[in-house]
Amino acid sequence: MTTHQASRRSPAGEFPRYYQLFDRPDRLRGTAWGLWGPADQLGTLNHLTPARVLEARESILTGEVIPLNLPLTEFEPPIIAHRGSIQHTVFGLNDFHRDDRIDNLFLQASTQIDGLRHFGHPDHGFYNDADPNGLVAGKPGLGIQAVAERGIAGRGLLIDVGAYRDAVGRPIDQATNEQIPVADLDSTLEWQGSTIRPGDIIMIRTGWLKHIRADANRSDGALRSPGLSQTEESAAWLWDHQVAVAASDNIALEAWPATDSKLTVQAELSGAMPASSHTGMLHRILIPLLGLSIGELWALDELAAACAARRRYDVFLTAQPLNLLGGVGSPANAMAIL
Ligand code: UVW
Repeated sequence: MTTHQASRRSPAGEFPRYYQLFDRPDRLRGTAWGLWGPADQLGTLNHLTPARVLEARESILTGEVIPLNLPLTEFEPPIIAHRGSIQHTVFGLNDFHRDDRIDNLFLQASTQIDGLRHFGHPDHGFYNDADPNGLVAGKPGLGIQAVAERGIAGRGLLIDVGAYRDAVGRPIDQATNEQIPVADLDSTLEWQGSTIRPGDIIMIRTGWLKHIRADANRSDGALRSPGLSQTEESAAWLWDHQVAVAASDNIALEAWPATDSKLTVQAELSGAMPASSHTGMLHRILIPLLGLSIGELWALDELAAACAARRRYDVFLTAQPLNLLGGVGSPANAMAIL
């Protein structure tokens, strides 16, 4: 099935479908650039309209609150080597006072949101054609402060593809970078009896986080995690459902590392740019071309148990990143209200 066939079947109302992004006069093909204005810094967070936030209150049934954050120190040693360990110092100016300080805090080392600065596309650049020279500390372009100043709130929808695959006798192989096709997301929604709505903050639970937390060898340098397939079908599915944020319990939302990906870019194919760990990543479409903020390493197991028990997978969801001028990402500070 081609991307265009897949996306024509998706519910999208008046909003342009993924395939239509390839046919917008005066716009770079396949991008959402300009759709929310030439200076837009929020991308798909624009789907979180006040009307949709208000509607999301229908998802609160009991008032139970489930935080979705791992400890900042969850991964010791770090699972991504260059994101080192924090050093936390508590000190006092006198015997009856305490302050504290964190050094070496990598904002994407634990439960996180990746903002729109995180990835550019090697052939096309950063979201909304942002000047890469402005994507530095202390400057605002595509910084996480834009998200913090807006706040993230709305209908959250857990898509427990890990539980679905267990239930149908096809468990996800958590020790591999298995690519999960969007057909499995559709099947999971049907199995759960859930309907995805425009503006949803989706949370894809693969089960990998539970697996890795129990794995004593997790820092052996051969990190692998199952996740969304590196295909345009994945991008089309997220876009056409008008997802506001796509979060997951794995390391990169998509399968990691990307291997044999059809998304390898022209610059790498031509040799103009050396291959790297980012070669073939779906990130390069989702973040810079579509303006989609991504959540990773979200702690979804307790939420999954609660959703299964109440047989409803929609929640009221908030996530408030740090208000850091020019930040690339942030701890997610996410919580579900059931
Ligand atoms: C990886 O590249 C593994 O993830 P991130 O989006 O946190 O950089």
